[in-house]
Amino acid sequence: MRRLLERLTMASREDYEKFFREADVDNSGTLTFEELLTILRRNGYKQSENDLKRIFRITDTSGDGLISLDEYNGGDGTAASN
Ligand SMILES: [Ca+2]
Repeated sequence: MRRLLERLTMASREDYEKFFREADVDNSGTLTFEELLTILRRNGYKQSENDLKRIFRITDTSGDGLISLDEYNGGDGTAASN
């Protein structure tokens, strides 16, 4: 996720977290796919919904259908730990 956002926003770590909190409109501390899609679209990200779903699933290392801040900061999935 982070690499995606890095390309998208060229942002610092603080900016990632700000982006996360901005996306997390209900302040649940986790992002749903819809929240992520909304913020990416708002920032002009044009990748297809199917591609974004795949990225979402890779980022959601716990598989609960929500992305926590830890998962969000965890990279692009290739470095997933147990
Ligand atoms: Ca999760």
